Amino acid sequence: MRDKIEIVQGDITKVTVDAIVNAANSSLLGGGGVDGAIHRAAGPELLAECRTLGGCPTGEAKITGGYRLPAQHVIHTVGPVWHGGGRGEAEQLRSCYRNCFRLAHENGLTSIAFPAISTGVYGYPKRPACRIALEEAKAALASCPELRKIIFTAFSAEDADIYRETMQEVVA
Ligand code: AR6
Repeated sequence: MRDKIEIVQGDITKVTVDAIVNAANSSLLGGGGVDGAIHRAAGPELLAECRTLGGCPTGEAKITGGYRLPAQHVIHTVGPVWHGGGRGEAEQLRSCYRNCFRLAHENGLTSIAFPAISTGVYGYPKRPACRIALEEAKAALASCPELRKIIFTAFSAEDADIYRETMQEVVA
């Protein structure tokens, strides 16, 4: 199982996989952070397709083409804004990962790359967010044999260390 999970430090827009995940907002019409980077790299056709989707509630996900990205698809998900942990943030974040894996499965995708959803502007603490990401990756690999590769992109060396440490604890 461990050989199917990879931690990569760097820019998710450069990763060649069937789908990269975007940490979007509920408008799906772009923003800062990884969302801005993905829209810049994919080109205006991505925004045009996103306009047809009618937004996306927190915890859910929608799929589009990847346009000028090396990835064939973008799965847009909306993470929770961190309010201290008492407003269902953990379940919402878990739901983001589950819905991304569900869409990957429904679309016959075998490789997927994630950013650390909600851990930037939305303020979710990195370690617990990382644990949820890895727990859901483990569950997806157990139930989807066609899933070949799950990549977690860490934007900083510090974030990559958090993924590696958490991986020791979560994934056998
Ligand atoms: N590649 C990989 N990871 C990145 C990149 C990149 N190019 N750029 C940033 N990160 P954030 P959120 C990391 O703020 O917290 C947007 O405006 C970053 O270091 O992008 O879910 C949306 O439109 C952090 O670890 O997303 C929403 O309004 C992680 O990606 C809001 O921000 C997520 O940070 C969503 O906030």
